[in-house]
Amino acid sequence: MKITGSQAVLLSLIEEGTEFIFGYPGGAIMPVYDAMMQYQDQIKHILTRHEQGAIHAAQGYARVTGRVGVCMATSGPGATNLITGIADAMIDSTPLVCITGQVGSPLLGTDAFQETDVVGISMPVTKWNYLVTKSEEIPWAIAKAFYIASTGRPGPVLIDIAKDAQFGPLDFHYKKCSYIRSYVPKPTINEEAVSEAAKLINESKKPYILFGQGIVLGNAEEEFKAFVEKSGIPAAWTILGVTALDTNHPLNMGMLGMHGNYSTNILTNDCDTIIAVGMRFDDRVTGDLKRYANQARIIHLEIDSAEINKIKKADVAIHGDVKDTLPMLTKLVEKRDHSAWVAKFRELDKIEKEKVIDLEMYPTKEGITMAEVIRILNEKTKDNVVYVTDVGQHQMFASRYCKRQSRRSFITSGGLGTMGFGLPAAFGAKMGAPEKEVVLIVGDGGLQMTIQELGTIMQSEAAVKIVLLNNKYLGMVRQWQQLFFDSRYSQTYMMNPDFIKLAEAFGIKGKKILDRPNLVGGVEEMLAHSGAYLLEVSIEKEDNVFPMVPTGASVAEVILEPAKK
Ligand SMILES: Cc1ncc(C[n+]2csc(CCOP(=O)(O)OP(=O)(O)O)c2C)c(N)n1
Repeated sequence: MKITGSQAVLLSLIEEGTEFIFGYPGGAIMPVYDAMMQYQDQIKHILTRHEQGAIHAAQGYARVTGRVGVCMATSGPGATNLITGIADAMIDSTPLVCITGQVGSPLLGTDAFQETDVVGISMPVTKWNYLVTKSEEIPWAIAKAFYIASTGRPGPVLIDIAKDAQFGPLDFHYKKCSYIRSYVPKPTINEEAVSEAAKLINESKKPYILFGQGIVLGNAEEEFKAFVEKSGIPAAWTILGVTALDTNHPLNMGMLGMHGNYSTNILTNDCDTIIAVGMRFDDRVTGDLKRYANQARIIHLEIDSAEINKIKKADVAIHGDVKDTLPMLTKLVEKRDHSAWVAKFRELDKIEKEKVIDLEMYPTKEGITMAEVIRILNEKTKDNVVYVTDVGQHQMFASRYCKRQSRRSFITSGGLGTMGFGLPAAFGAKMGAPEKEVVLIVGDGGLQMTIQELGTIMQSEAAVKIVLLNNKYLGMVRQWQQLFFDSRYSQTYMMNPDFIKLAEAFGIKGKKILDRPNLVGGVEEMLAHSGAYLLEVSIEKEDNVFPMVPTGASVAEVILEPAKK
């Protein structure tokens, strides 16, 4: 029996097990929206308030579930509104299938109403994209899209479907894709490289593991823990690798990079071997590359061959899925106790605790700090919490201090640092994990970038808990102005609306906390509330995030406080 291309889009998504389509309708995608009526008991569409909201929600969903997030938009402005999220998903390796409507194929290239070459625009930020002009291509293209998005190093895929292909007839047969010539998502593992790596590790006196999101994406948390525990090697994480190892694990030394920990940065330039697992030596992690870990031999476990030798030359590269390569390496490494080396980290930790952490977590000054809000959140939430953040100072405080005990429980825009990511991503995470307490930590700047998504939260009754850390500044930029531009606060002060009234207008309960005595009660009230809630906390205006590896500095030059002038 013949069906239409639009029906085929939905049936293909259903075949792939899609629960939600986050999207926004418009002329060029209307046939698919019309067909949705027929399948609404099998697949649910969530109407966001902006296409950027739709894609960030799909990202939040994908990050919390490990499944492919799906979003949909119309041609032209609908499609271009997806681009920021696509770029974000590309750099943070998030599996997405984005479906856009396109003008009818006879009009392609004529500057038709709402025509944009979205395949051209999204080319550098998608893992694959494709313009469908014939309805028969739809099942094939969607099957291929899911396969590419979810295998190897995951990423976003875009399928642009001309309107006539949405109307056109086809015989529907769906076959999931499991092979594409010249695409090798699971490389063959070079066993010699594994033995060589094990030999290097066994000879090392001061080995150091740097781990990233590759472990989370590969569902290899258990295999990683086994490797860490047998080898006895201290390990530190990149911002996206954060949930790969329990925060409280005795060999978890903390966060790397610009606002990471003191010990983890300094000792990068003291170790003799780096075992980099599913991380890509981002410049926020390495600081000045010329002075980064030159004393160390580098072993790099990585699924994406393009990342190997891209930034830091590997002495031994193990190209493969860490789910497979880690157990092979664990088998060959000797059981060791590196406690003297670990103690070096702990000594430096004491300095950081005294000079930074205690003062932030238990402040004696009058104003509320971001860190103490997070401490209280940690104390009051149960183990089923998922933290989502926006971008800025609050993001760095959250990465440093949020406790993480379960898998996929910390979601943030890492590589692109996209302000406005937080609110829709938290919404998407709640849709993906309704049984979890999803807590968004957001700044006053970032919240206003996608604040319209309060409407989506209202309509879907998702119980997202929003913690707004309001310092009345674009805080992170203000911090840089203070430290590197002689405190010239150019365009970073913000006059803000009454956020509580705004939330109320969307039917969301809220409370503003102005001083410390009301803080614990405010957090408790928010968590006790069964629906969405906005807790606005007035934060000390000019607090800074430390430690910091200033731009251009080496990781060993990480500072604990502003340089004295
Ligand atoms: C879309 C986008 N625009 C600009 C920036 C640059 N930027 C990074 S952090 C920041 C300030 C964020 O301020 P706020 O949301 O209030 O959070 P805070 O730093 O105060 O915690 C800005 C403007 C960005 N990361 N993303």
